[in-house]
Amino acid sequence: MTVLPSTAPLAGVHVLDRCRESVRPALAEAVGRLHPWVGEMAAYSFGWCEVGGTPVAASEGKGVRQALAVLGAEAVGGPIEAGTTAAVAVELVHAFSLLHDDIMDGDTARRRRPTVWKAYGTGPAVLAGDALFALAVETLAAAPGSGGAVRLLSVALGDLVRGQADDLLFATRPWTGPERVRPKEYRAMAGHKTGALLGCAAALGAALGGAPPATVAALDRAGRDLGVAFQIVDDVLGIWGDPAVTGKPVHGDLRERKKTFPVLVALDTPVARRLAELLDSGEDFGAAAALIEEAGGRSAALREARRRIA
Ligand code: GRG
Repeated sequence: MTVLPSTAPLAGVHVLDRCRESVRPALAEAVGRLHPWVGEMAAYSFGWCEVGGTPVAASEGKGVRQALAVLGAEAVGGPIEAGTTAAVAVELVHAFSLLHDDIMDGDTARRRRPTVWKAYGTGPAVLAGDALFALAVETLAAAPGSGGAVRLLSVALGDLVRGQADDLLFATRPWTGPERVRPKEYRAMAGHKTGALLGCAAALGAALGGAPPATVAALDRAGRDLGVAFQIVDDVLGIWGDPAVTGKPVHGDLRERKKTFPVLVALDTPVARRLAELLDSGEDFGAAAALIEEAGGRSAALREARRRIA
């Protein structure tokens, strides 16, 4: 395994790049403590390595959660180490959740390369995910005064499981009729699956930075709301994003019967029946996407989400 050196400049860069650059050495140090094989899978998932001498298209991920952790600590005037430790912990949990999520969904591509389970096998990928989870808890628990922080992370982990369970169950429910998934249920699912870790990131940075509980709780709430918005954009990208940019498989969410935000919006319009037929037949997801687009024109929220990512 080769850990690629950083090449990005440190000044005048986007905030996500700045935070990623500042966190990478501590993250690499933590990953370097893993079993070498497990560490290689972790480094592969972070986009740092070559596998068996073959270069992989390296894409590190946006680093939204680690940036929130760094910014949470900065916002309360905490020391740099507070933000870094929180960032490493949340990024490890994020990577762990992606590894396991890709196995559950059978997704074969992420960050513009084969998923870890596709490259290394399912068993090894489960193990690598477990190792990242354990490393996150160890990292946080080792920080000075981290009792409250460990609790914050534990609550977020429980919420992640809750959101993932709902997401998986939603896929088994019909598109239309009384058993259909309601927007309120989607909101709760996204708040857990995605919002919990974004909220936890900002809250952990602030907590380790010495902020009072009310500040920590406020950042947690704000991050959770941001996470729901983030999930909606992720859903939009899952249907109309450029796979070369997003690294997501074409129409993967539709194929997996995911009850994503654009689909739920479209199912609340007169095209619902035709859309349900198209999605159930699984023959033409392009036509389904076009129908969702047509119906989505009626939703201000969806129009705005698409305008912002255009
Ligand atoms: C916590 C014990 C425990 C289990 C986890 C697998 C699982 C249960 C939850 C899945 C959570 C999950 C994968 C949510 C998806 C959130 C999401 C929008 C991921 C994509 O995030 P980006 O766009 O990815 O920030 P990058 O690649 O940029 O890092």
